Amino acid sequence: MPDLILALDVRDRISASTIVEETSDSIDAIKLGYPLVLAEGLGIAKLLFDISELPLIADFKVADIPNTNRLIAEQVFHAGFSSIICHGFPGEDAIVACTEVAHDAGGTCFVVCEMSHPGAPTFYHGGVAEQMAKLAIHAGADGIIAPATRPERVEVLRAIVQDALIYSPGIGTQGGDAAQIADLVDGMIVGRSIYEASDPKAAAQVYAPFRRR
Ligand code: NUP
Repeated sequence: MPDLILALDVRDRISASTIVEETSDSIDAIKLGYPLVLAEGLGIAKLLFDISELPLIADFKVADIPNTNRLIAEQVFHAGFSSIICHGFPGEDAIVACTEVAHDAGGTCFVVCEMSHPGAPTFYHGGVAEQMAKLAIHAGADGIIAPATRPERVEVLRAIVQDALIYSPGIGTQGGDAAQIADLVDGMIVGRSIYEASDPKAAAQVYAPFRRR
């Protein structure tokens, strides 16, 4: 059964810390991205770690040349994150840059292989995601990001990455169903269905039957 990863895309530290306090017993990791980090700064990572002691995943979908990727990843791990998400399309050397920094810091690196939104198949089709998944594994990444909105695509990518980790966004608000995806992945990423709920703790506990214990 997978971990439950809270995608915390709120835009202020009061909301962020309140939701983390309420849900920390019901989740396994917290994913932070541009909305909260741009609003509050990278220091929000330490604040949330001190409250929850949960692993923090930096979803910056890093997509630059290897040198810039490396510089970004160094900042991420220095700030206290334990994982980073990068894009696959810049190629193997760019993935390797993130992976090397992650591993040097004792952390992990995930590569976006196919996105979850309706527009994603514009470019993610015709074997692109499959190629990225092979590249991610060859580059030494620890896992991939694959869409909970298309479980049949996750199955295809699972066959490629085998025992590597798959974290999957798109559950809840985007239409993905935890019951359909839980057996295929290692992490269920859920954002709005939890952080926009009137009772975030109860909303997180909805996923308890599908969550690793
Ligand atoms: O393909 C992706 N889809 C996706 O939704 C890759 C992602 N990293 N995400 C992120 O997952 C998105 O940026 C957001 O932080 C989270 C999903 O949030 P929600 O749709 O559950 O609110």
